[in-house]
Amino acid sequence: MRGHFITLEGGEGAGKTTLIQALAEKLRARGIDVVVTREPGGTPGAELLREILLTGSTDRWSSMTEALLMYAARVDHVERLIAPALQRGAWVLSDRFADSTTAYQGAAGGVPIERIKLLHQAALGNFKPDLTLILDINPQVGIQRTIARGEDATRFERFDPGFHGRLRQAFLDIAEDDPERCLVIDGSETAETVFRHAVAAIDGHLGARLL
Ligand code: T5A
Repeated sequence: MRGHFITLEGGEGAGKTTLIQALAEKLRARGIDVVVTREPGGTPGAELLREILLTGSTDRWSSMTEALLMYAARVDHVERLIAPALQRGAWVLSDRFADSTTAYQGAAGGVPIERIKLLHQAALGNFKPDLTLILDINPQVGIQRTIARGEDATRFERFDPGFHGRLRQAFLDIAEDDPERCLVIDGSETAETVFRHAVAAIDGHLGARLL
């Protein structure tokens, strides 16, 4: 029996990593085989690409080059980790996936969305998540959270405020275009409230009965 593929999306510091950990704990407590992963990354090869994508100056790569590198990492991730896990019946929770390329390199970075769709089709065909939870938050609040955590900013966190505003709108547009797959959750709520909404969404979309 194929497992389930759930992705978490949103701007910087929206709370994806916090939520994914809580969801994994909940699912494991129900005896479910859970794989937690992230993009860019998730396999040794894709983690190498993550390193060159997230470090360096903001103009290190053009948005199109970024999109190609993201998809190179994504194909490795799907082929070597996600697809085999789904085939053995595991639930895969991924911190970001293809919608991030549409939002970051496409809507915010300027690559035409049609080109990104073609790239996706060429790289992965119709492969997509069963459910995508989009954490929506004011970008200033999200970035403030990551700064408060005390880590160095990644290349993307250093982009200008206009970039992050376009990004937020892009994720909302993605959800509107694909309401069967995507659900928007208010990321400014407490972590407990965000978690409750996410569990309800998983129950509603996948019939999981976690509540
Ligand atoms: N990227 C990625 C692309 O450009 N294109 C692509 O195709 C892909 C796949 C990844 C970067 O790559 C870009 C996007 C990104 O810029 P990353 O370091 O993984 O880089 O960055 P993020 O995915 O944005 O991860 P962050 O860790 O910055 O944000 P999260 O995971 O959304 O937030 P989280 O959970 O770590 O929380 C941040 C802080 O807020 C607190 C947490 O404790 C933490 O301190 N927090 C809350 N505080 C209050 N209320 C809540 N509800 C909270 N939830 C969490």
